[in-house]
This record gives sequence, structure tokens and C-alpha cells, in this order.
Amino acid sequence: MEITIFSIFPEMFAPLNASLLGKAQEKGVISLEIVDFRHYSLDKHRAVDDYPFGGGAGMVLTPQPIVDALRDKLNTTADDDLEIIMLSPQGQVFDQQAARRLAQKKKLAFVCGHYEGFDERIRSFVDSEYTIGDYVLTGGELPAMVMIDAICRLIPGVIKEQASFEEDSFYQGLLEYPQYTRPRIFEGMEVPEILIGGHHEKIRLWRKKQSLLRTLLRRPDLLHQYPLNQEEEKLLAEIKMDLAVGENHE
Ligand code: 4GT
Repeated sequence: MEITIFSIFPEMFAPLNASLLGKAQEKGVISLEIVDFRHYSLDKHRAVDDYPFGGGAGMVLTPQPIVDALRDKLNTTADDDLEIIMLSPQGQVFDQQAARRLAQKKKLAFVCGHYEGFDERIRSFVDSEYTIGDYVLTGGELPAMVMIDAICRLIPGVIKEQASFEEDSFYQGLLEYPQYTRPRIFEGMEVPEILIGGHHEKIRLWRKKQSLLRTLLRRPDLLHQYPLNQEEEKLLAEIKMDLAVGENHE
């Protein structure tokens, strides 16, 4: 996948060169180009922002540098392989489903804003607009990195074990079950007995039940969205019985 980032703070993207995404770049599985759109400003002071028409506090990103940078770096004429994404608190909420959709693209571009935001006309030059959640940040750089991380780990060859996300997708829409490694007893806290025995079917059911319990207690909103199969319906009924008699609290 080819990723192009448009930002006036290119130095903020150093984290993408570390860890798995750094490796993926070395392997050529993904490529990153960071474009400082200030270089495209035709203003005598290289300004990228200006005062808002109608008055008010703060500055607004002006269209010229961003649109010229997009035109110079991308094929902006109806390219199905490319999606140009704007980051803003007014976008659609980025979630795992959006990550899976975007991981299918050959090319992605991210336009990161600053100050009070974008001149409205810049929106005509992007394909989609995303927010990473309902809070305000100083710029779109961190949201772009969050999206890039979530998307790239779904690309084959970025994570070593394909199983890491095949399993994720098995529990798609539910929270993860509790995990343990050695030692069997740490400061008096024991690993659940069921995980020691090696009875794979019992372990699978215990984990599924734990996922359902954890999702019910912590994220009931997710559980309401989740399409329960027969086995899961049965486990959830058990959980509700357990809770009623005071068992199974986290
Ligand atoms: C939050 C998010 C975002 C901002 C988010 C333009 C001026 C937007 C600053 C920028 N804040 N961008 N994408 N929650 N702030 O995703």
C-alpha cells in the first residue's frame, strides 16, 4: 500500500518508522511519503492559513497549498485505487469496519489540519472524512497515525502471524477474553485451572464466555450490536444466571 500524508508538521510522523510499521516499510509492504504542503504555498510568507471571513477567533487553512499539493502528488481524477481522507472531528467515526474497508485500497492519502480547521471548499477535493473519537486535538496528525496503524496491521505481511488478526476477527465485535502466561501463580494470583488442562473445546467455550461477560459488563453498547449465534445465546443466558446468583463478577 502507498500512503501519502499531507501535513505541515512532517516531523510528527517519526513513530511510523518504529516497530512493525518500520519493518513493513523496509520490506516494501507499505510505503510512506510525507508531504509538507507549506512548500506549495504561493503566499509571500509561505502562509497556509488566514483569518476567517465573518470574523471570529483562530485561523483557517486556506485551500491553495493543500489543493496544489494534492494535485502534484496524487492522481486526483477518479482513481478507484486511491482514497483521499481528511481528518476532522466532523468526520465519520473511524472503527474496525472502516479499517478493514480502507485496508483493501492500493493507495491512501491523509490530509492533516491545524488551527481552527479547513476552509470548507477543501472538502470538495477529498473522498472521505474521519474522526478517531469525540474529543478535540491540536491537529490531524495523531488521528492519521492511529488510522494508519489500525489499517496497516490488516495488510498481509505487516504482522508475522496471520492468525493474530484471524483470531481477532473470530471475536469481531466482542472484547478479548483474559490472557495469561507464566508463571502459574504470580503474587498469589492463579491462572484459571481450565487453561492448564489442554482441553481445547472447554478452553474455547470458556474464552467465548469470558469475551461475552467482559463485553456485557464493560461495553454493553457493543454487545447490543453483535449478532449472537446459538452457542453465544446459550453462554449469555448462563452468564446472566451466574450474575443473578452472584458469580462471575470481574
Ligand atoms: C480531533 C480530531 C481530528 C482535530 C479527531 C482541524 C484543526 C482538525 C485541528 C484538528 N481534533 N482533528 N481529526 N478526534 N483537530 O479525530
